[in-house]
Amino acid sequence: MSLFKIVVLGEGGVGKSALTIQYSQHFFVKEYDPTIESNYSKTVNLDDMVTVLDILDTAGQEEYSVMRSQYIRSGNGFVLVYAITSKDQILRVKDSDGYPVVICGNKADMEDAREVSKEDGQALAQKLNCPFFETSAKTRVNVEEAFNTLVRNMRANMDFIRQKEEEQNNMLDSPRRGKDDKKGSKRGSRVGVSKPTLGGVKCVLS
Ligand SMILES: Nc1nc2c(ncn2[C@@H]2O[C@H](COP(=O)(O)OP(=O)(O)OP(=O)(O)O)[C@@H](O)[C@H]2O)c(=O)[nH]1
Ligand SMILES: [Mg+2]
Repeated sequence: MSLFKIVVLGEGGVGKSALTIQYSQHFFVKEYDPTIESNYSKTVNLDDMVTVLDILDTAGQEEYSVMRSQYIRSGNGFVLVYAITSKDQILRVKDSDGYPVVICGNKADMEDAREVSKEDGQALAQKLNCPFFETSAKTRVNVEEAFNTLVRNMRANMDFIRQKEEEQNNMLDSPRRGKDDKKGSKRGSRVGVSKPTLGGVKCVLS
């Protein structure tokens, strides 16, 4: 049985929490309650294999953005979310290269308010070499498909993911610290920053 950490990223209000909760708990959260940081656990039995997912639902609001790189560092795979109803958000969901990623154009049920075409979403996904889904946390359309695709891609890249984790842990354990680090702080935001490339990632595109 394997365990993977998934980090859900995207602007405030695009539906990260709604998607995560729809996927892990099968209901739609109608209210908007901005997230600071939430963790969800889900055990999936997919393709006759059991995998435990630790899903980190991050804050999209700008005031919490300082935590973002820390969150990204902890992830094995990523769900990048934008809302099809908000054009400027697609432009910002681009800060990923490396590790298995899926892109979700969320709120697909709100066709009347669409500002981002499906083609633009697909073009972004192609550029990042990631699978792409238009999802709806409300109607559950493509929610399972998006997460399951990510799980399959994390499994396919298990060696890469574990190797990166090991590298990060080794860097955390390394005694190399700045001279001002009197208390032996591990320099949270600066350790383990290695930027993997998509080149090393096997990607199943649907
Ligand atoms: N119609 C519709 N509404 C959605 C969908 N996903 C989310 N919403 C609504 O959009 C609002 C914001 O959703 P959240 O999931 O809280 O957004 P978030 O991305 O987690 O926002 P932050 O936590 O601030 O980063 C809520 O009122 C949700 O009910 C969707 O697929 N369709
Ligand atoms: Mg949220």
